[in-house]
Amino acid sequence: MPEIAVILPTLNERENLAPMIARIEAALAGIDWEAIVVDDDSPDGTADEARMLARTNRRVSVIHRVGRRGLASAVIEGVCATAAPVIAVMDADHQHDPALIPQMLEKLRVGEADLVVASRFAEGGSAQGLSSANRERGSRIANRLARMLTGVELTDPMSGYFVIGTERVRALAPRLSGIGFKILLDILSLSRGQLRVAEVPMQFGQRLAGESKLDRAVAFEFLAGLYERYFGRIIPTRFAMFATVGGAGVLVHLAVLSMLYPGMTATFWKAQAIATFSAMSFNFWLNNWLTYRDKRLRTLPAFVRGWALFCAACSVGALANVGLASLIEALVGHWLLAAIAGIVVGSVWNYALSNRFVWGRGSR
Ligand SMILES: Nc1nc2c(ncn2[C@@H]2O[C@H](COP(=O)(O)OP(=O)(O)O)[C@@H](O)[C@H]2O)c(=O)[nH]1
Ligand SMILES: [Mg+2]
Repeated sequence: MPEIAVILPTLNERENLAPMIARIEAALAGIDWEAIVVDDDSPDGTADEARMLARTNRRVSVIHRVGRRGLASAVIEGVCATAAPVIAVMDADHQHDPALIPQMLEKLRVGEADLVVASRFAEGGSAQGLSSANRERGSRIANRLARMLTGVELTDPMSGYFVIGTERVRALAPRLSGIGFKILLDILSLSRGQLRVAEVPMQFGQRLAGESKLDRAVAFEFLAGLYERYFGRIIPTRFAMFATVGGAGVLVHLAVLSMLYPGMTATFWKAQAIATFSAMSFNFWLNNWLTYRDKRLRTLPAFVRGWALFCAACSVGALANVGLASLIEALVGHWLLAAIAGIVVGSVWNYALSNRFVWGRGSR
């Protein structure tokens, strides 16, 4: 049985994969290991490449997920698929050096730690591979907040490279959020104080081929994580973001309306229609960018299709909103209550529809 499973989440990493496996092979000589590629149906055929590698190397296997997306959930599935007692989670793009795995594994083996994190910011590490100074600053701020939240003294709690006992993650799996990419942070905050953690410094490299999928708006991701942790069970994080974006949409609507009416056109319905369309488009763009950043529609056809679907979903939502509000107003005679009920039903409807059809299964 393999002693360690290297979990490699991938999204369009075809060219990086073969050299990555070769590097792991070299780094883990003398250790019984396996590599599990968890690919989200990458258009570039990463899963085919992984299967090709698996044909000649029995240490390699692939989980090919269709219709699902997300780094954190990919990692969780990889972890649940192995019988190895220890896992290493790392990027497949060569930003993480697999040569660190043996020393990380050793710390676990001798009982020095339950979790070993490769840190860009530890003494001797470097974050030169971070694409901009802004990102580096963002990382540092998020890290400081993360330390406050988890109560763990780590220099790099947002690292994507760590080694941990498989069972520990599996035990937490039902409570891990699976949203975004902050899985290490999730593990740390859920097992608050119960994990002994150690760090090894890493030189964070440049990605070899392809492009980054995550702009890692780390500070934002962090706030989302905080929300998820404390309120996520009451009102789901995504819905909260969706609703906030909707609120911003109302402002856009009013701004556009006041620009057009009565200055540019005296026909109210025209101005209202244009304002509605502007607000819907703005909401689509912002939701695609923030709320569904892990499932972002990137290619032009996917983007345009999503936009059209979103507008269609919102139109139906608007009908439901106005219909219900009028009904309540007629029955109860309380306009504010009626308006609020309409808005709540309309936004839940919009959320449900676009969650399913715009950013859901088969949306790429
Ligand atoms: N399965 C899966 N892998 C992902 C997803 N997003 C990113 N990845 C992989 O996660 C790793 C880190 O992502 P990357 O784009 O390199 O982020 P960066 O290092 O912050 O630029 C890479 O191996 C990506 O291919 C996803 O939605 N699903
Ligand atoms: Mg990367």
